[in-house]
Amino acid sequence: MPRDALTFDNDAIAKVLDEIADLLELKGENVFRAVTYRAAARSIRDLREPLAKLAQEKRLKEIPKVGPSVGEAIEQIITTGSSKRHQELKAAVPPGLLTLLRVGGVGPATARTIYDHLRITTIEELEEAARDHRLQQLPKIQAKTEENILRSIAALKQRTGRSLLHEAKAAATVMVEYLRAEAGAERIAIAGSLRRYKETIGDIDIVVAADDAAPIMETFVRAPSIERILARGETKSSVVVDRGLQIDLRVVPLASFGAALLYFTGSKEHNVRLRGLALRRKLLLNEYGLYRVGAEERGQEIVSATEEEVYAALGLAWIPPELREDRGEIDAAQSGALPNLAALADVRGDLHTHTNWTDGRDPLADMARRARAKGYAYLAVTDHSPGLGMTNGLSLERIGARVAEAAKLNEDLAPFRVIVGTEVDIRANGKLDYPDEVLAKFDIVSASVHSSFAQPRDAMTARITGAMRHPLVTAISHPTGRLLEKREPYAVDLDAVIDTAIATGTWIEVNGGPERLDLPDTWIRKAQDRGAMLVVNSDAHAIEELDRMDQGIETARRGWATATSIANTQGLDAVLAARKGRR
Ligand code: DGT
Ligand code: CA
Ligand code: CA
Ligand code: ZN
Repeated sequence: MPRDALTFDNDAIAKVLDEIADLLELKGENVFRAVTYRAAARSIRDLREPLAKLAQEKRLKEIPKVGPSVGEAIEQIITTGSSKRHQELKAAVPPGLLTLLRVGGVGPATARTIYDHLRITTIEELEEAARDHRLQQLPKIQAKTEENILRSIAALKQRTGRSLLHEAKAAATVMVEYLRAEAGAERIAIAGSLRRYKETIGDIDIVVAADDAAPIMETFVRAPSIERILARGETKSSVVVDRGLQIDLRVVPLASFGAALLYFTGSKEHNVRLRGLALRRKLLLNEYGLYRVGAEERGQEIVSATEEEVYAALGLAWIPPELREDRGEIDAAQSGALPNLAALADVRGDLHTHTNWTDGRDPLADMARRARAKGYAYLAVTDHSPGLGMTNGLSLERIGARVAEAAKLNEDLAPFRVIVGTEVDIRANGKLDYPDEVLAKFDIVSASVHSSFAQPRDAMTARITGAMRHPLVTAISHPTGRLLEKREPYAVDLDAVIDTAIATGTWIEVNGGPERLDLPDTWIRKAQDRGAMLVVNSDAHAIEELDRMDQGIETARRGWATATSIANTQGLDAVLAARKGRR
């Protein structure tokens, strides 16, 4: 792959175009210019081919919304690493103004007003001004905007600097592919928290086995996705790639690969327990191998080449990385009691998705075809209820049209089935957002909270468990409402939610949305242990987002979930029967 194709993927280029649009508006230029750049950015994010390839083949003109000036900017970014227009604009706009845009509720016009009147260029200054109610005295800024700004700043402070699982996965995959192609690294593996599919990732760890480390390191530090080199050593180097993500690479001898992979996969707590277990057998375990105590200096390892061998020498079955958190997995491996974890291949369908009829991007027919191509037996479309009006919820007439549309699709796609469902809002007072006679028209009803997150714990618990007790509700979606690195979960008694799920037969969702991964892993395990039924969904708003099922299943596996606890590993009849049994 050419160097730049890796440095500037479509998302990175779209980001620059969006920033050009922001800068144009900050500068006060004709808003239609900005609109052009934003439309192009959106259309680029939807492309299925790399821009670098399209540019090479002189096909940029074919991209919808990309005119000559945007095309020129794209070409400049691909060939020189930056766009002239972008650089000029950055020079013309006071530094700091772009920072203000990171605060939700502050668009370019608002940022401009705030800067012109108060000369504010940092988030701290902005917070102070909002606290002192100095913002609402400015033209076109209302008290509500000021509240929004304070809330968004609080959310920004939530960020711990850890990355979301899917971002880390994407960056790691690019690096692994690069090292395979350019350094011929064959025995290469992702380790660390990413291999354990933890919900957020501190840094990416990659382990390569090679008897000569030098050429691998050489290639690694020249990787096009790198922004900065933090440390460069003979067998270990660390770099920063886009979005500030750190990658640690270790090169180990072939004979140590198993021991090294085990060590760098962690978790640290898991490793500590393993080392203790080894010592009791007069063995020493480190990143180079498993040795008889006293023999490590002579380099006489017992086994080290594969993880399986190391675990076996310790009297353990191989432990899936998702379980390596010192939460009882070592005892389970000792006594042959490791769970038979659910796998992606067990999933028969997706029961929480959206279309362009509410806040999704793609039509139902496309979603259904993609689901069928994934090998699913069914797909439930669960567009929103009218709710807060925010997502263009479905009216009664449209529900009728949807049922007809699904029936038609089911003729074409049989035996694949489109199930017409809804994601119904649970209002602040606990009432569902559709009357019962409307709810009865759906075969799947997921209930969820999308508003009044600050309710007291008792009220929120009653609100959610009340909805779960409704005879027409099949599942409770994203039960904690958390948004990773953005919003804390709301206060809710999850033990009561689990009890209610068991008592009423309501499924508890594991939502695979990259910011959600909700229900969280430790609660998944409790729910399953006590006998609740889970449902793992993508919450896709576009065809490619159906792949978020991966992360849903990975999270379920971290919660020790087996296929038998997951409703959508069952066939269509069982899924529909679960619903009918409750009528
Ligand atoms: P992260 O990066 O914060 O998401 O979490 P990890 O688990 O990837 O942690 P990281 O990158 O610091 O180290 C990768 C693995 O290396 C870790 O899971 C276990 C191993 N490791 C690192 N430091 C130590 C240590 O001091 N003792 C032991 N036993 N293992 C360690
Ligand atoms: Ca790590
Ligand atoms: Ca690390
Ligand atoms: Zn949804």
